[in-house]
Formats: sequence, C-alpha cells, structure tokens
Amino acid sequence: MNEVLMREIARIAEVAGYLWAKGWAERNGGNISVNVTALMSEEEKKRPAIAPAVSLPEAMTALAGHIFYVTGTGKRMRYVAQAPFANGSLIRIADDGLSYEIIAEEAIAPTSELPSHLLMHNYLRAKGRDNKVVLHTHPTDLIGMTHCKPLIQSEVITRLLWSMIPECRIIVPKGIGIVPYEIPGTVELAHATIKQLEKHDVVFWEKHGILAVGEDIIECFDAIDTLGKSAQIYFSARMAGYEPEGMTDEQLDGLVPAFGLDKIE
Ligand code: 2HA
Ligand code: ZN
Repeated sequence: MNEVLMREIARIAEVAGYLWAKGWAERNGGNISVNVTALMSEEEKKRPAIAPAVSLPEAMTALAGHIFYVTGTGKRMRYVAQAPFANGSLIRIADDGLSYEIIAEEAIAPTSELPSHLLMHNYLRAKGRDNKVVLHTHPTDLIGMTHCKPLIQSEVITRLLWSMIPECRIIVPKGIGIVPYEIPGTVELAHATIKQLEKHDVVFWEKHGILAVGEDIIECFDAIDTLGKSAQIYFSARMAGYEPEGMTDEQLDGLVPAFGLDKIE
C-alpha cells in the first residue's frame, strides 16, 4: 500500500481511537467507511480479490470500481485504532455496482451497516457531492437527547445545540436531520437517513446514535464532537438547576455574515 493511502488509514485509526476515548464506542458500537479510490494507483486498484464477491442489495452504480476502507463487522473501535487492517478491510465495488470484493491482505468481513453506508455514498456521489466519509457512532449525551420527545425535531434540536456555543452554528452549518427509530443495519434505516442527507450532513438516529457524512474523516468527527460539547453544556446547566439562556436569534444570525455561512430557516 502506498504512503498516501497509509496516511489516510492512520487518520481513520486516529479517529477510531477518539471514538473509544470519548466513550462513544462501547463494544463494537459504531462503524466507519472511507472512499480511498483517489489515493490508490491504477495498479493498486486492480489488486486481486482474496475472497469471493458478495452481492449488494441494490446496484451502487455511482460507485462502480470505487474502493473503500470499512471497519469490520463485530470489530471494536479501540482495536481499529491499534490495527486498522486486522479490524477493517479494503473493498472494491464491481463495475456493475452489484457486488463487492475484499482486496486487502486479510479477509475481514465489513460492518453490518455496509449496505447502508454504500447506499449513502452512492446517493451522495450520484448527486455530485464529493463525499468520502460515512461515520456512525454512539455519543452518550447526544443519544440521551434523542430520548426526549419535545427535543427530537430537526428545528428544535438544531436551534438548541447551535445556541449553546457559537462554534456549533459554524461547524454544523446545515443543522441536524432526525430519523425516527428503525432497526439497526436495515435498508429502511439507510433510506430514511438518505432523505435527511438531502439537507443535512449530520443525522441523529432516535435512541441509537449519530451519523455524519463529509469529505474528511477528521471534520466528520469534529462536527459530532462539537454537537457533543453543546449537549454537555446544556446538560451541565440543567443539572446545576437552571435552564441555560442560549444564544439569541440575533446572536446566531450575526454569525452568518461573519463566517460566510448559508442561512437556513
Ligand atoms: O456496529 O453501531 O449500528 C454496530 C452499530 C450498529
Ligand atoms: Zn450503531
């Protein structure tokens, strides 16, 4: 594997370590996929498969020939951090988009959420977005918020988390999408998430976890981390016995021109 690819794998391992250190990755909680096609030479892209092709539930036509690093099924983030290729794999999507092959040295089966990760990558690429990363994790405070019915609406939770600290409005400019509870790993969960990705880069899965998409794994982590900071400020204030005031609409709107953000209603 070339040096550029290995540098990206090291960044993925770095983030896997943060997920564990943050307490967001109990047991095998969470999963990561990163499109690494642009980091491989033509020669490397043709690496032979080391296991039979596995079919996909839908044709991933926008991903034909693309190569992904994906965390392994049942694998723990704390070990992905230490040994990314013993706890994850490189897969190549077939030219018809209907199957994938493992092209790493070890045959580590991809995450149970692979079909849903690929559906998201496929959707975003088909839309012309240069998406590279799908990151799913289980941040305690943010999941806690999804158990509160009055909070779990896109505008309400976005407004609340944005208003705890100016960075949140800046780092998560498209706000938060909400997906009502679905069984983990299902295509239904993937399709409901894709609908939210039309408008948002971060989606909360009710009573389960958070999913972020983007061009860079560190930036995806930073978005979730910043939302987690806002949630901690909110809960700390509530635990101290008061409702935090939050930034006013005027204060939030003041960030839009100052940081060149798109205004969303
Ligand atoms: O990988 O988090 O959603 C385990 C999960 C499934
Ligand atoms: Zn999960």
